[in-house]
Amino acid sequence: MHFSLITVCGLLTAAIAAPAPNSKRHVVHERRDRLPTHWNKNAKLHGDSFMPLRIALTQSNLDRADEFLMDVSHPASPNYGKHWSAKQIAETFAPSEETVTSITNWLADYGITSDRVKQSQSLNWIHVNMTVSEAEQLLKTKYYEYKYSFSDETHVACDEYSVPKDIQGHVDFITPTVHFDVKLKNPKKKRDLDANEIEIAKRQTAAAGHDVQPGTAKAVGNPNDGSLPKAGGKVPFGTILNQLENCDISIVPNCLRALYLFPPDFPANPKNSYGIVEYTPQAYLPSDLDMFFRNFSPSQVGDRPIFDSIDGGFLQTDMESFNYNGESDLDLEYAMSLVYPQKVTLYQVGDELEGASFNNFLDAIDGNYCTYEGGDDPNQDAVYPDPYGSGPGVYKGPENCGGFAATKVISTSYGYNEADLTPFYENRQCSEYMKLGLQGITFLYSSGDYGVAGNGGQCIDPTTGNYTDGSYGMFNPSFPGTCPYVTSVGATQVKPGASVTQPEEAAESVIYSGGGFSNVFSLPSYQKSAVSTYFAQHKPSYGPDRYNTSQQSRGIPDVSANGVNYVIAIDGNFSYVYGTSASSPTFGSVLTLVNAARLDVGKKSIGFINPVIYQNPGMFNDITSGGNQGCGTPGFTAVSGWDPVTGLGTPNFPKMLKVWLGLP
Ligand SMILES: *[C@@H]1O[C@H](CO)[C@@H](O)[C@H](O)[C@H]1NC(C)=O
Ligand SMILES: *[C@@H]1O[C@H](CO)[C@@H](O)[C@H](O)[C@H]1NC(C)=O
Ligand SMILES: *[C@@H]1O[C@H](CO)[C@@H](O)[C@H](O)[C@H]1NC(C)=O
Ligand SMILES: CC(=O)N[C@H]1CO[C@H](CO)[C@@H](O)[C@@H]1O
Repeated sequence: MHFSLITVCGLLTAAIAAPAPNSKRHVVHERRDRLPTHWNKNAKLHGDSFMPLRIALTQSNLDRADEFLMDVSHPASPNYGKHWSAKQIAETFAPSEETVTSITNWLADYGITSDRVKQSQSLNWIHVNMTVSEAEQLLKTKYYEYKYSFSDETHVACDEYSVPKDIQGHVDFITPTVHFDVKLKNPKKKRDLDANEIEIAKRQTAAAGHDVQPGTAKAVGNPNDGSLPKAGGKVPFGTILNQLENCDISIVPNCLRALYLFPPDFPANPKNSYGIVEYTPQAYLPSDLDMFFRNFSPSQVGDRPIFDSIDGGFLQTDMESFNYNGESDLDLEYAMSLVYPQKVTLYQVGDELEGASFNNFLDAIDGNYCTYEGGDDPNQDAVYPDPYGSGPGVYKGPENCGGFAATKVISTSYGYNEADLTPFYENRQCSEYMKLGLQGITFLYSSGDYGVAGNGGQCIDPTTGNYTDGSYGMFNPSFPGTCPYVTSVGATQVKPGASVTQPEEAAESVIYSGGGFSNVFSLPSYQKSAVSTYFAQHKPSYGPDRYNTSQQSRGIPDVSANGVNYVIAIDGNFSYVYGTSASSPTFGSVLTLVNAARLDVGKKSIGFINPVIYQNPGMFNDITSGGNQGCGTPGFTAVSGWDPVTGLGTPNFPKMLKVWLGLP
């Protein structure tokens, strides 16, 4: 009905105005409803002034991305394990020749000759310098200058723009138009900071996250980031001596080996690699690694990770406390000892003031991502060289764009609330995980520590959309876990009083395993059967005021591993730590051993694992008790089969090895 009404209107207009054929008629491509706060419309731009117009071309074959990824990742596919090269990916998704020709013909119709038109090296963009009046005719719009209320900064934009109907499918978006992705320069920080000011800036980082607003993408790693692990008390003397008898109160590496049945000193393969990502100011202390190794892996004393510094990433020592060393100490102490003698690569991302986001890391391991869909968002992602002055800990080099090799498994123990970021931002990043999955890389993200609530316990007010204090509101799942092309890892615990041979339960001490259903990403094919079985047999009683009840959206987590009572060496003491922050590096360690075994017999890395794991739920210890309370509710409950608390369950290494060695 709606559709036919539009058609009738279109015909009527055509009959009256008549000149252009329907396909050439302009249709609105993007429109902004309101100005961002503090921006005001100023003067109309002069028609003769020049501006650089950039047209982002639609990629080809993106609609087939899922099919391509399943082709190399589904256990039943004859092409299982035949991962793509970066070149093959660039060529497959490059805009088609038809797209490029349609755009150049359109420009020619408006008198813009091909000698003025350039295609970017990445093939994704058309660049043209044109006058404002040329652009206004081309896009049926008017350009204005906009002024910022609190500085003299200006920005060129329009309220909406149109393109001919027949080329709309070839245009992703055009700049400058409706977007306000302006990086505001703080006038106070334009010049270099003196030593005193740098100290103040560092203390601000310590206290409140300075310019990096909580909830912005580059705030990961900040000491108040809710995805960091949670500190417990000091470890009572003696409990770590009788290791295996105390796994219900003190998790040490041997407990994890006993729970998931994997051996120490599994032979390393020279082609294998395992990466852990950390965001400055989070940093490990070498003395903590040695303290841990002395007790739990004596041959590793003095062992350090392979160090990849991205965007000025370094091991800061200005601040030392759990909030600065807990995450990195935890991740590296466990990952390094569990995969030993395999080496671990540490990707340390971002400098001390500007920080970094997951996008900054992805840019470093895939240079093509730097410009994909307009590149990073300067309001969310870190910009380098660091705009905030100079001095120690401030990186003035160029942003890293490519040049860093991706390891076969990459574990990240940081995360956002899905509701922190826009669907556009999340879809762009999610496509990148898909492309890296095609190349045989496994991405693991922790699912969060607040059950159905978001980082720090935040839930969403169903009327205003604002975050609540966590006592009520809609559930708040975590991203990137909800991206269907990563593997989301939840947390379990040994039942109090139980031994390592007894079944674990969902984590309910200090933390609750992050889990739930996406509001952005739809249900992936590999998860359909598991999720529909869950709803058929255990439908939760909550309504749409609590979570996305469509039964058609991506569920998390996919898997889980112990995340409670880990003993770590931290700032010179042994203390307890809790979180899916622990679960993800542990799960990644198990996968790294599977990769070693496959590489040993000449097979490829396991790559994107989700299609295999949902086809082989038997290689997990199904977790069937415990829940993930939050938002003033008991949350979901762990049940037999997949559930939005512990996913498919915890690893059983011998069974995993059998499945993956049985695949080509
Ligand atoms: C547009 O003008 C700038 C500055 O003069 C120049 O660097 C750039 O190469 C031009 N771009 C195109 C596509 O001609
Ligand atoms: C929601 O948050 C916005 C921005 O923080 C605030 O201005 C507004 O008052 C809040 N609305 C309610 C109903 O609390
Ligand atoms: C539920 O999820 C689907 C996709 O996963 C999405 O399209 C839909 O908007 C979501 N519903 C709500 C109410 O957020
Ligand atoms: C409370 C406690 O035992 N703190 C110790 C932590 O480690 C430092 C350095 O090893 C000791 O000096 C503290 O006594």
